[in-house]
Amino acid sequence: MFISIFKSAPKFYARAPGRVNLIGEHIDYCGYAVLPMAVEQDILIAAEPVTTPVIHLANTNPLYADFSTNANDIQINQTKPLWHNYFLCGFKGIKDHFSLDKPSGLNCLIEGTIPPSSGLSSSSALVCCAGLVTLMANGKTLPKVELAELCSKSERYIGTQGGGMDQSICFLAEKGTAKLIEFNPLRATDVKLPGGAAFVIANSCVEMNKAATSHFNIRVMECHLATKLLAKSRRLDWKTTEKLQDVQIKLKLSLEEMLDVVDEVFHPEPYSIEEIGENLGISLKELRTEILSQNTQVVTTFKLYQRAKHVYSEAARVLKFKEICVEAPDNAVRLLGDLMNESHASCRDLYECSCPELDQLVDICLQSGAVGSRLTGAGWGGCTVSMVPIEKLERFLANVKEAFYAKNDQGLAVEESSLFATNPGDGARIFLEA
Ligand code: ADP
Ligand code: NG1
Repeated sequence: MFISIFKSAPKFYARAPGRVNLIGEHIDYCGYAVLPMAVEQDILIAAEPVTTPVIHLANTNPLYADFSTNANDIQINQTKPLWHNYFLCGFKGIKDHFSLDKPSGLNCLIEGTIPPSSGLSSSSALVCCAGLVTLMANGKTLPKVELAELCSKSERYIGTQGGGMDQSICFLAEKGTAKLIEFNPLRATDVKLPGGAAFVIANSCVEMNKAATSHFNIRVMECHLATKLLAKSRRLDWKTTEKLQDVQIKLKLSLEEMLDVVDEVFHPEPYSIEEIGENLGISLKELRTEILSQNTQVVTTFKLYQRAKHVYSEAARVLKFKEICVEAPDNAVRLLGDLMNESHASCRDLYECSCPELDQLVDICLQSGAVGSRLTGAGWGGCTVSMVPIEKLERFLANVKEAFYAKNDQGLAVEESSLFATNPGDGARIFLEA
């Protein structure tokens, strides 16, 4: 296909995987560690550097229209996040990092097998793959950790204020192991999952594009505002305290103690912007211009108690999950399953990032033999991840197929991409022609 479109052969290929987050949702942008693994579904790019300063993009999926632009004039459209904008995020990240005045032009054919907008990180796989192609085409190299940090920043050009989980696991993943990803400084530690259980992904088939909606950025802002109010209430310098983790570090408290602080400081009712301004001792104008982001300007109330409760409790669950994997007690599978269930309840009730279809799918997975089941990724649609004892796997898959997919109102067909067991896959890399 590349040859028929570009009339020449690709010079190299880049591959970047999607990921499933086992536990630790919506806490990476608060500074806390997460526990994902790469999946085998990926973005693959066949690439050819060209001497003209033009980027030509084609896609094997006709849903994604061809695109070309001047390599020296990268415009990323946040209001209409069409697919090529994700490629341009990766391209711009590398171009700016190396201050490339004349970046190489590119012919690229892209193919993807990660279900889009389903919480398996198709967008970051595309951004990271594009970053890798641009790096290679311009004869540059970077350590994986730096590439991951650079691509985390670059994806924000699309407008979502995400953390670094997706890009980090995309580059730092290794076959056969999940990873504890910690930030500041970024590092990845192997987490050996217990034998005897499979991790199964099931797609609710509700798509949610983060860049085209404001749910995601509103949650990021709620955590940011909760940070400011907590810091102010404990007489910290709130203006320089940015993340919920910063409050914990400055107060030198455990995560459990932070949960008590949240109970003392916040009321469960939503906070109006007026109340937030009063608490911080700043005017509404200052709040709007100095703190609120572009797509939270019109939001009038923010839930601070619930969001902070979720973040500190979820951060503690990640650490417990990792400890159980390390200590590997006889009942490890049951304990890990309990943590996954608590995580889903917190996402649903406190963080409000689930949806009826995801809750129904989680219930069906638990009734079908999973010991733990939860939404994975940003939520509001997308996939669940369930932990299933190996001996129950076959029955589990048949039950979920029957109870969710066959009976779904839309009569969804179960494709391989909707329900599948997965193993920890490898990270992003370049393949050269032999
Ligand atoms: P995710 O949770 O999968 O990261 P997002 O909503 O953040 O979901 O991003 C999904 C977007 O990524 C799609 O709307 C599309 O623009 C882009 N994308 C995903 N897969 C592909 C692909 N195979 N080819 C081109 N673009 C893709
Ligand atoms: P997905 O599942 O790709 O939409 C998003 C963020 C992550 C993280 C999760 C929630 C981006 C690129 N990804 O992931 O950083 O915050 O939501 O845990 O913004």
